[in-house]
Amino acid sequence: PKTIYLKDYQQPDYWIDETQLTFELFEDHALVHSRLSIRLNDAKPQAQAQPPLVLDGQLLELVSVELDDQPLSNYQVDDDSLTLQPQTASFALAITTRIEPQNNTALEGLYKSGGMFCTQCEAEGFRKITYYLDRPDVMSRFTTTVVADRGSYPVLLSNGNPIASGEHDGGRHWISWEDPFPKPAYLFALVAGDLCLLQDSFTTMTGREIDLRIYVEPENREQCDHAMDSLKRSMRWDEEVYGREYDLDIFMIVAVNDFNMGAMENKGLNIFNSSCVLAQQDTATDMAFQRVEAVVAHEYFHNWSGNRVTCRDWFQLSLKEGFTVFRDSEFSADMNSRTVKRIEDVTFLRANQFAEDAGPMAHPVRPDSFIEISNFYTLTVYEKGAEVVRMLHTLLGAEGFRKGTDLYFERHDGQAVTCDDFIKALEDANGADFSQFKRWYSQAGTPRLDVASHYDAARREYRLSFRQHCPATPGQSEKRPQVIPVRMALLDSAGQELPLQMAGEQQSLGNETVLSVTEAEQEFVFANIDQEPLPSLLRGFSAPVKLSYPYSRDDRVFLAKHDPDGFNRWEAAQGLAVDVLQGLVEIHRAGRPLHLDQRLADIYRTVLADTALDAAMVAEIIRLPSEAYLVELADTAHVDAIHFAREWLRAELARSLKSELQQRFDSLQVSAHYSADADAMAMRSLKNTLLGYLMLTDDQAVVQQCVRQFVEADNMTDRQAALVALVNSPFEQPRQAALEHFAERWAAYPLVMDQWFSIQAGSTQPGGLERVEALMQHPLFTLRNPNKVRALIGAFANQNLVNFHRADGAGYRFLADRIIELDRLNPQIAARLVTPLSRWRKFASDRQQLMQQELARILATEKLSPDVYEVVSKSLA
Ligand code: BAL
Ligand code: ZN
Repeated sequence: PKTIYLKDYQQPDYWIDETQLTFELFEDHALVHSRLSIRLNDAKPQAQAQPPLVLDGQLLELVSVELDDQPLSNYQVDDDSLTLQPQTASFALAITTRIEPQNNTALEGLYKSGGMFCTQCEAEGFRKITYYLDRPDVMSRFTTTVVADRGSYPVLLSNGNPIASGEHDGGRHWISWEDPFPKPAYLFALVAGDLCLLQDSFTTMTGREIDLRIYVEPENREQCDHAMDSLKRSMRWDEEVYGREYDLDIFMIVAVNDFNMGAMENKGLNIFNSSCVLAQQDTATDMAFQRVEAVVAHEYFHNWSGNRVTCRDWFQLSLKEGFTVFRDSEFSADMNSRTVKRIEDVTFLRANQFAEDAGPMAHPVRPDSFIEISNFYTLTVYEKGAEVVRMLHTLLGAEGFRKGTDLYFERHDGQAVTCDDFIKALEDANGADFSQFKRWYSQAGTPRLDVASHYDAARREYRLSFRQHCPATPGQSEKRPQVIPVRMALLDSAGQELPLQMAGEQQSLGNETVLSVTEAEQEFVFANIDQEPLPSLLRGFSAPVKLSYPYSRDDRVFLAKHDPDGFNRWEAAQGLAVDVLQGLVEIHRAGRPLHLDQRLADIYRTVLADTALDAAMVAEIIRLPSEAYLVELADTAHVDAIHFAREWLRAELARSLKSELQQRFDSLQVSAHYSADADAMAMRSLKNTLLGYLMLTDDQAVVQQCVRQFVEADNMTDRQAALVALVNSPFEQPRQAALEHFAERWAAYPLVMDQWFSIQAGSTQPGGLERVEALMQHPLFTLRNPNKVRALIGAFANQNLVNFHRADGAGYRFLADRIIELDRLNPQIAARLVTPLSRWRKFASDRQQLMQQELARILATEKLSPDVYEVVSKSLA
């Protein structure tokens, strides 16, 4: 497979101004007729008189080619392209291809999901539909006609507005759609199916009425209200916060069951994984509700950050994804608790993106090269990319950032641009210089920021010394210092924030400031400090770095109780828990007995009693860091010891705090009616976290309580939490009974059954692999559905560390077999599954060998896809 480099980017030789498509859909094939108005790119210097036209195309049967309405036979076709030699600067090219959507298991291009036709074109799926210049800088006006059997496919959709429709003989009908906005092919979409419709409307800030439509399969009709409500709130928010108004007359969402990603922002016709649309109290957890809200918003926001202004090339993916994740996370923060949302995002980033940044697939937010672009829809491009935009927001302030984005949208509307163009707009609007900041886009790896302090009582000065260092990553041994914004305050012995003033400067900075650390080593001296303070650093996680300051455990207790900043109160409790757990891991490995550090129990006791504190915050504070995060933090991760220590600590905290846990749990048992608002979700989050602890106390009354909650819950959040607690408990009888009852009740609901698979795959009880192997045989399991693969195989390999990493390597062997099997069906999903094996360097040498062995076995497999080849070969390099 070939590596593609950013440095080789060149403009295309031709533009496609108009794209007219007609799809004739049949059960065993589809005919795709395209008519393209093509024009030579005369701005590009050419080596020869007129360059050949090389169109991308894969897995296509070419039926015919016409140039300016004359049949053409002088062309070359290979596995990836169709090449011809035009003689004029502009011309019309008509191509017919034949494809087989019903056999498309890769779910890229045009495929069938259940009884419906749908498309997924990002990044390079359009070339599996017809020959085209399938690159994001080629933007064209699309008109699309879909022809299909009226009985089976009454609903025919594409981008833009419907302009005409009619009937053909033989029960077939057609509809034409026109999208007035030029777009790259990756934003093309088509849907044909027997779908029902939830309809609503939205009045924009200039008074335009937008027709909002959510199409789903009839049995899901009742589960769309939350998505519709989220859509309307997103539209309003984008107007209020970014001044962005929707541009077409109609906005459509379609839910499909078989989908590689969460959703796709096709112009005017978003196609969603049903897991990111459907949500109802009975079937979806609060987490699912929040995910639907976030993904609906994310895809909607792409209409401006992605569609109106798109990417010049795929190396710029974070231009739209990092920015749009930042936008959706701010939207969620505004809709729910800002601090809790930040805690969730930071927890996820540190356990997962930091691991990616420290592993063999580490790459900059704007990668320099790739073999298969699908492999770069990563946590680095998305989540770290969003952190980079967040830092720009922090450095400019909300107002300056808005000035910058206004200029960006105005300057580049209708263009395909780069991350540099985004930064330039922010600079120009604010008179700022981000030339050093841009290293965040080009340097991979998570910077470390070591901080030391010194108090000089005689001079009443307090000095903070910063030292930054970014570890080497593949292909980047040397790193230069980055701009690290550190939001901070200084606390006195009562926990009050001290007024800040830099030594030698008159200006008062208030009680909180943002220090810009730009050098490898840098000092900041604060004046007029009367007693040695405790620093509250990196508030709100103001930069995606690993910060280290020599806090004692007592310091952390103090901050956990007194820091006025909610995020850093949580951070201090987490820091203490991490420190305690790392200590326990070492003590356990040395064969010595474990003891509970009462300081951690004390913090938990204090927050459990704090009824004024947001219940969701209490839940976050008493949740121990995940095993995955502890693995990420370790130089060499001893999975069994980590699991043992964490379970021991959970049980010990539960025993120590039994009465406080029980009391708070009981206080949350108010029989209020179910509500999906933020307060009710916060209460459920806390209640179920408490239940998890209480189940560790070996108290039969608690087990009964858990069973009762499972049976009587009026919502999926409580029911699922009870099931999780039972499945992870040693109580065989109630566990089996609950699992059977659940499967019987929800067999007809694929998304609910995904949870059932996932909960069992994540159970850390012994015998995990055997359970997963047995579940693979379950009639509802199929490798062809990405959600099922993620629910069972993904959950096992990523979340059930103690079973996946079992010492005989059987977990690794199982995963490698599934990757090889899945690669023949769906390379994108297969490549994603490689991640847990790719992290082999993290583990002790016996596990390392076993994991490498399996990676080598995958690599030796014949006809490996470029997707899996890239990830496996880089993992072994
Ligand atoms: N563009 C791919 C799906 C998403 O990030 O919205
Ligand atoms: Zn996106």
